[in-house]
Amino acid sequence: MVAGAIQGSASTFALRLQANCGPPDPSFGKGGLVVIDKSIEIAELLVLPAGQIQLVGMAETGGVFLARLAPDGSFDDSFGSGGRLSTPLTGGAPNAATLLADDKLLVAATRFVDGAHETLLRRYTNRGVLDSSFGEQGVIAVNLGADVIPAALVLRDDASFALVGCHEYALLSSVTLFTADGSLDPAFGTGGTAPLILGERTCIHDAVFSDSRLFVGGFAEHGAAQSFALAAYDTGAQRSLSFAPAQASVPEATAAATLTVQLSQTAAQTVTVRYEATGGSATNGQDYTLASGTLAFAPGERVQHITVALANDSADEPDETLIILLSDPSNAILGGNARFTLTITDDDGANQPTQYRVSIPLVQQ
Ligand SMILES: [Ca+2]
Ligand SMILES: [Ca+2]
Repeated sequence: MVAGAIQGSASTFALRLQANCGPPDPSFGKGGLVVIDKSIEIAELLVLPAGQIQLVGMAETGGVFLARLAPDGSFDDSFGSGGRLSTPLTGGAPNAATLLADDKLLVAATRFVDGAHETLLRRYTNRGVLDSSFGEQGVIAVNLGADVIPAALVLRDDASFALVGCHEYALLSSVTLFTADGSLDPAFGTGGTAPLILGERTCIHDAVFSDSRLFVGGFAEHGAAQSFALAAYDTGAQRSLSFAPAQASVPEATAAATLTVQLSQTAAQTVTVRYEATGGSATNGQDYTLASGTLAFAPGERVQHITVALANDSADEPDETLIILLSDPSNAILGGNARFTLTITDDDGANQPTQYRVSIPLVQQ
């Protein structure tokens, strides 16, 4: 996918090429091309998990312009008004954006207030409405440092995110970490922000998370010399969900087994995770009863439980197992122990442990 302005006409295009940058994809728009009758300075082009295309840019008149296209290039009518929306922002424009869970969108925009740049985080729902559960009616004002303009907004798997930027003229850069609800992460830098100084002047252009590390890239100046600059930050472990412990063995005469799911650290927002019995030799509804469901950890909570009801029978049978998997976490990632093995031991008949006497003849030389 590529997008940009069409020179000499007040319009913008989105173009989809076939795989390996082949010719335009005929299944998109008209012959691979979609033309939007507005002149937009594109800041981000994002592809949603289901294939829709999100355009984020500055409209000719300033402010934030958003458009969402269906995978075939038609406007996605469920978003904004007929697939697009335009928000005036005095002296302002979007600089960077990232997609969130549930097709929400987070935009970092800048506006000029009282002679200085102010950065605004704006979170939109999947319908293109400012998300009232984020900041003040969907907007949070952030001070990245004097006149730092956002360059990239990057999301981590546990829904925390980083904003990197560069001072427009002084070429001083900063890295800021946020928790999922848009609060500054106090464990990073000073109150959530760290300056980046490599050489005399540094300007970051992009960033990427790799597990707990954040890589930022741009250029640095040493006198008249300019060089590529790359830095890595340790941003701490991500918040993860695990069974603790990840296995247990219970006699079938036990009424119920209680499993513990633990968050590695508390969150300021609700963390959810699905659980489901997915395998093993025991039969649901016969040897045990467990419907799939969702655990919700309220802000500040670290522990939740899953209760598996067990059935006692009088059948002489082998021990049976049950596997329970965690999946689809929100505001956290799955930890190393996202799979629980429960062994249900039989207590009937000949399967009971039997003692054998074994004698080994000694060989004398
Ligand atoms: Ca029994
Ligand atoms: Ca039995």
